[in-house]
Amino acid sequence: MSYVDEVIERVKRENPGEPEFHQAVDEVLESLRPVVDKYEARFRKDALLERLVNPERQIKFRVPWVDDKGNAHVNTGYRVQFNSAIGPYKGGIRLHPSVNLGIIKFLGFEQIFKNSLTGLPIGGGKGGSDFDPKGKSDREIMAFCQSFMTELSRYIGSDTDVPAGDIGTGAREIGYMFGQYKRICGSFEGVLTGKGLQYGGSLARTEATGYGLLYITEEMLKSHNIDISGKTAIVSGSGNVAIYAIEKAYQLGAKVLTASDSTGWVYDPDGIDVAALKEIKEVKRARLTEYKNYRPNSEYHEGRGVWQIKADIALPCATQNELDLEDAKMLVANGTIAVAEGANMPTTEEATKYLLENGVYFLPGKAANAGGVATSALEMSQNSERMSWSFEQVDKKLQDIMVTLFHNIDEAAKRYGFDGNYVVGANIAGFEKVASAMIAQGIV
Ligand code: NDP
Ligand code: 2IT
Repeated sequence: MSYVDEVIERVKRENPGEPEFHQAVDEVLESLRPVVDKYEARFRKDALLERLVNPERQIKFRVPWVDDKGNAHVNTGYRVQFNSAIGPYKGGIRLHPSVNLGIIKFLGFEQIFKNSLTGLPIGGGKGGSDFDPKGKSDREIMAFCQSFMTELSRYIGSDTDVPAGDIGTGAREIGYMFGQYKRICGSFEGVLTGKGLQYGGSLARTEATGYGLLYITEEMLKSHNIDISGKTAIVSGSGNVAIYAIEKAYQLGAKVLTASDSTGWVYDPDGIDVAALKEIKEVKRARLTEYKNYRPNSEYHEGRGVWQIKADIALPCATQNELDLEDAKMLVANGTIAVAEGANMPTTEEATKYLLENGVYFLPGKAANAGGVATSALEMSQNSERMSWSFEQVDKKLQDIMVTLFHNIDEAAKRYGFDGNYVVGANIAGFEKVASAMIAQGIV
């Protein structure tokens, strides 16, 4: 059996009931076959792949908190510190009822390669809880965040592990967590990113994931002599990533026709109104059903369905496995040119394969959404030098990072004979730096 197959089998055997983690490992290791074949003896001797797929540490803890009626609740908190070969663990905190250890491991594993691709010194980690922020009061959110950080504070620090936002964790939650960390540890440090601008946050971090997604999509299309201006796009999600992806799409001259949340989706033939979306989601924290009040010409549909709308570009920006084979078939039938993943692993393995086989340009999340964590690393730099940079400075660095990232994955794919396959290119380019750092640091 090949080394790659052996490790994939072992991961499945040793991590039962974690399908998303299996999926992420499978996709990465499948892409690495040509590299592993070339260096098999060395990698086997160092147990490199076994070390790569085993988190350095995984922490699971109780999070008790009290609701507004005085009733106590218990959620489970996680932090998976996956790989610190190239820098302190870095990755977001997801608060969603679907969170379990396997989800956090898949996200932490992806984060290793994504963070490597940014070119910045950050290792891979992820955390979260099965807490559901929906319908909770501000005080309940604070109670949860403080309890979560009371335990997490033992394991993180500005040079060891620096969490940030993800699904369900935005500026409000990061603020409450930062306050509790400072209170417990007595240290005002860059221990979290995505902080408020008044206390060490970076300008353009809020926008970074969505903007970065469009910068890399534009660069990828340009490399195929396609201008993004004048193109139509369909977007899923209506959270942090989706909102700023839509905003930047307009700035680059494209028109976005859809947005969605976990209950339904909207089709706006005149183009999604970003200001309305921000008010509904960022200010009112309401459902997308409200969108029709702002845009009477739009349609609201329950359930999922954005991928049936004909458009040039598809940008899944909600959650994992939200674009399946049937959706991929619709996209191909509708003549979609490109799919770029704003979310982490939103496209199933079968759908990805189908899109690639049918000539759709496909940018995987670990490359396409790396602008968020890259800008988090820029926030860490600003915190270390106790300075803050202007929006233009940060945005320019973000653009440069995304353009360089695209050319690095393009080059890696070509080097191994997979011209235009950015899945293979991203996995190989992300892996190369981490692997050589792990080898240089010995068996740890
Ligand atoms: P938000 O919580 O801001 O928004 C998430 C959006 O996706 C909401 O519209 C939400 O709908 C929808 N959604 C979440 N879970 C589901 C689900 N199970 N089914 C259907 N819809 C769902 O999160 P972000 O925008 O920050 O994150 C979106 C994706 O991008 C995630 O995959 C995340 O890991 C990834 N990502 C985020 C980065 C960041 O900087 N924030 C960086 C890189 C990647 P509803 O409001 O109804 O729950
Ligand atoms: O998936 C991701 O890259 C994030 N949620 C952002 C992580 C970060 O540390 O900014």
